[in-house]
Amino acid sequence: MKDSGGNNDDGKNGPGNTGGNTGTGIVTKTRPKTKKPSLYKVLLLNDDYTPMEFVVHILEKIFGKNREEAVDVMLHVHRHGVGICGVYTFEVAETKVAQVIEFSRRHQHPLQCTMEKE
Ligand code: TYC
Repeated sequence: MKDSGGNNDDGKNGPGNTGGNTGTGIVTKTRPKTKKPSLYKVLLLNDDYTPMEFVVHILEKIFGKNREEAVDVMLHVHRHGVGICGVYTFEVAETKVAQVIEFSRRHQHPLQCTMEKE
C-alpha cells in the first residue's frame, strides 16, 4: 500500500540499497504485485434427453466454439458422461454455468453444468 515502486536509498547498506557503509538501513525491494487468479473448469454433464444439436448450440454461443470443436466436446460428454467446456476465472465461470442452466431450463431441457477449481 505504501510502496512507491522504487527502492529507497538512505545511504546505508542493506538489501535493496546501493551505497553507504554503516551496515544498517531500511529494507525495501521492488515487487510488482501480480497475483494470478485461480482458474475454474466449466463442466458439462451428459443426460439422456437434451438433443445433441441443442448442446452444440450452447457450446457455440456461450463458449465461443466453432462447429467442429462444439461437436467434439458434445460427443465427448455424450460418450464419457462429463467434459470441459472451457477454463475461466471464478466470476466468468459462474456466469457461464448460470447461462447454460437458465437457457436449458427455458427450453425445457435437463442439461446440467457445473464448475470445478483447476
Ligand atoms: N446424450 C444426449 C443424447 O443422446 C446428448 C447430450 C450430449 C446431452 C451432451 C447432454 O451434455 C450433453 N441426446
